[in-house]
Amino acid sequence: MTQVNGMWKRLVTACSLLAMPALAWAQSADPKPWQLNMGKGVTASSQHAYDAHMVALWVCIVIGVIVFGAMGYAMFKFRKSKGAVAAQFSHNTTAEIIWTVIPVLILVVMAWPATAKLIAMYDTRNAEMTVKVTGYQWMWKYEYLGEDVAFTSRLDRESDRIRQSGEKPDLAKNPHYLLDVDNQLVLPIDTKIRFVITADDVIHAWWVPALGWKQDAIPGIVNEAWTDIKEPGIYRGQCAELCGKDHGFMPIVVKAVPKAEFEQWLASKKPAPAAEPAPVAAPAEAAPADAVPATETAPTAETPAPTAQG
Ligand SMILES: [Cu+2]
Repeated sequence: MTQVNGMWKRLVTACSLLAMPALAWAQSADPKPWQLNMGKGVTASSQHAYDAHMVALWVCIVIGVIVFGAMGYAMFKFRKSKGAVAAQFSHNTTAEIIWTVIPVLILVVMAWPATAKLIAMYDTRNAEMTVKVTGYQWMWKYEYLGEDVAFTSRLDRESDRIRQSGEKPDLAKNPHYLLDVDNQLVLPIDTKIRFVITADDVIHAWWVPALGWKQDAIPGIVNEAWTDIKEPGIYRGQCAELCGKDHGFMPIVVKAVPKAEFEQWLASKKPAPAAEPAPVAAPAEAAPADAVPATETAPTAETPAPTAQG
């Protein structure tokens, strides 16, 4: 008996040790290798998605425990070796009504909050600022509408060098291999930001898991989305639509900063206001005549065109 107890203890310890990193990762904003559960993200939308997912997961767990528990119990309790004789009825109206009505109620209970969350996720009204995102083969362009700030964002040089050199990437040295860009999309926290998303060549999709949504970027169509980031940080994503040979090399990096820091950054990116015309400089000294290059070609002697005779 003590041996069995010891075995159970070891099994429980092993299971909890295995579960610990999974639980820790479940809290992180960016997906991690071997992450088990969906991340909570850092926005209202991602929290909504996480909540809806957890409700559905728990409903599935409870149904699974009840159904498999009842099956196991029935198989053990009413086994043939104990002399059980199977009932011979083929229909039971009461049972059929119950096993139709209960799932319908469960679906309604799940669909009601999920629909409310979906509607909230698509409501881009009352945004404080708008960022236009355009997908290109193979980079992103970001425009802060009305602010006169726009730039492109593409795979960072080092990732690009490693991938083209054929050397094996070392994640210890380059932890953000293929997930870093030259120009990060800087956004303020605690601000409702509207995105208008399109593409210039083929279909791309803008996806940062920590924000809780992904949106197709389609040429000729402007899609919308919004976010309201709660915590400052760096959030990484990728193009999520197979868009050509370099589809895997157009990452997204969002840098969320406090509002004041964002304002400073935005001001630093704005083109300098047109400077007052500078005082007219003194006319440059006339170039000396001998400045003419010595190698100047001699006037070409035009060969007279042969005149047609006769
Ligand atoms: Cu793409």
